[in-house]
Amino acid sequence: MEDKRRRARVQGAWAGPIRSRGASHSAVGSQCSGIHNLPASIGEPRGSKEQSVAKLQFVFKEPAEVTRRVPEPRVIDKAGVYDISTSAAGVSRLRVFPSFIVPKEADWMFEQLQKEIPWSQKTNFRQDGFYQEPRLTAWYGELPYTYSRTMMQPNPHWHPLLTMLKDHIEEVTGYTFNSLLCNLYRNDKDSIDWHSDSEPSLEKCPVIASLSFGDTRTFQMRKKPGPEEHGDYTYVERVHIPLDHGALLLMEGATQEDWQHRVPKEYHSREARINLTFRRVFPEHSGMRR
Ligand SMILES: O=C(O)CCC(=O)C(=O)O
Repeated sequence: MEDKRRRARVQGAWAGPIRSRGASHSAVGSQCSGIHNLPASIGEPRGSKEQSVAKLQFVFKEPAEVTRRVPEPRVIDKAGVYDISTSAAGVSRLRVFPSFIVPKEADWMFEQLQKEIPWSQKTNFRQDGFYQEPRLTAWYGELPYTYSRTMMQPNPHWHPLLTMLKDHIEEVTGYTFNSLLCNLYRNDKDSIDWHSDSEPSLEKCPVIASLSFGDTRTFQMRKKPGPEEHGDYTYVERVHIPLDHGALLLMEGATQEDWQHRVPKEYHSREARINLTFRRVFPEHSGMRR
């Protein structure tokens, strides 16, 4: 993809002095104290044979065409550890475990979770009013969770399968989690828009463990633009991760500080997908706004 932008640039330049008969303007200037260094043509005595005819010539140049490329997204579809950026905030690191749950077990878990999680559709608020989230959600944790200006009530009644999955993820990753946001994308029309998991209750540099079941959807990431871009995301780096049935994605370090993510709607039909995002919520901030 290429985006050509013609930019207003200086349309010329002052070329160096053209001199005749060896006259040197700088020698004149340096000997005459109190005489300011002026452009050659201004300081010369008129009519002298020995005068310098040094001149500055303005050379016209065509305006430069600046080409900026929209970078192709980096596709991450293999197991591994990926440091996707480094900034003052730190390293943004992803760990991808494509078959964290083997397909046969994942099939059974998907069925259980789809049937037994108390799914509901949440109403959120944004500048242009209230809207229904294009997906179903459920919250587990001793503390409430607030995002997009609405609160999910505490729900300490963990489904045994979710507790088992949390324990397994903690064992493998070495991190501990006390909360879980569950998302059910019913079909290709369901989605989650660009955001970072950066609510105050998660504190700085949260680690998020995201486990997927069901149809594959693309988890898209885009780097937050630098101040010189004035909020324009056109040229930022992007990462696409197809998250399959049973895949675990771990986001660590500065990932939430420096990147946003989303799961967009699809143009082709998709079956249901469940995503479980394990987090650590801190009590002193829970209930605060995003
Ligand atoms: O469904 C996903 O993979 C992402 C979910 C997500 O971004 C979130 O719950 O904050």
